Amino acid sequence: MEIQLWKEILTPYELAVEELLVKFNHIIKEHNARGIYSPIETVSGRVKSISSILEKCRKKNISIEQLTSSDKVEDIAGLRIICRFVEDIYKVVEIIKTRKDMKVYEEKDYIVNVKPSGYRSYHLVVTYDVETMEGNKTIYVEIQIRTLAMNFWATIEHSLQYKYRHNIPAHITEKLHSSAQAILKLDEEMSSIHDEIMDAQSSFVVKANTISEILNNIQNLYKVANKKEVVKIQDEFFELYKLNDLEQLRSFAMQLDIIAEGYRAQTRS
Ligand code: 0O2
Repeated sequence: MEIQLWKEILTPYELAVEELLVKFNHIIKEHNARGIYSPIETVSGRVKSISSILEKCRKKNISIEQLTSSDKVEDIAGLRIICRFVEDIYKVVEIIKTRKDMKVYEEKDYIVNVKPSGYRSYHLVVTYDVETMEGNKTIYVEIQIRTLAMNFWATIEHSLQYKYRHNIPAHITEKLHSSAQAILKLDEEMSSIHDEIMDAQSSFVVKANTISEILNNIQNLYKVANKKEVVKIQDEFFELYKLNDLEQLRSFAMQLDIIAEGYRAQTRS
């Protein structure tokens, strides 16, 4: 097939990956903006290379013509979502299932049903509609959802499969199995301290937001209030900051909000 024709075939898949990357990144952004922990750490995406598509067609014994008209190659468009904790993976699955812009077509839980290789991950194939110059097209997109630890193992194992052309020597396979066990243990250990990490994370975010709110208000007061008053407020803030007491900082921020609102009301009238 000519390169130009491949480009035409792959265009809707590229569009699907680009749009979905924007959407999943926006989920992270929305969580951050609200100071809420995001179950998605990072998201990446790719369209399968032409040589990998040809290889898959050969393996599955399907023609190029059948390629886009069937669901036989579901991972031409692929996304990978990385989470911190195993619990987050299931939250992400729920988020995907409640969305109206994608529909789950297939689901494989390789976390419960670990692959013989030791591979763990959660796979969803979703259908997603894109609008192209040729009209609407429904695209299959494979979404792999894993923890950082699972991803580390899978990436190494994948490169070794590539290097040894799927004939990994026994001593390396053994090491991969034992490291898969270590990764499983690591995920379990992390899950057991999940609540502590969540608490630390959320109080860190609240503190950062409170401080930036205070500094914003002080900066705005400089423009409208008596300078000596503002310097006094600023000194008070520095003293409080040294105490490292979140509750006191929050109540200070609220008082400052009232003062700032008073000035805003004055300038409006
Ligand atoms: P690549 O190079 O990553 O694209 P199918 O996708 O239908 O051919 P299957 O087995 O039904 O095959 O699908 P499955 O199990 O959902 O696996 C699809 C993808 O998951 C693979 O794509 C890999 O990316 C990943 N995967 C599955 N098993 C393993 C494993 O043991 N180790 C690693 N590292 N990754 C795995 P591709 O096309 O095989 O490869």
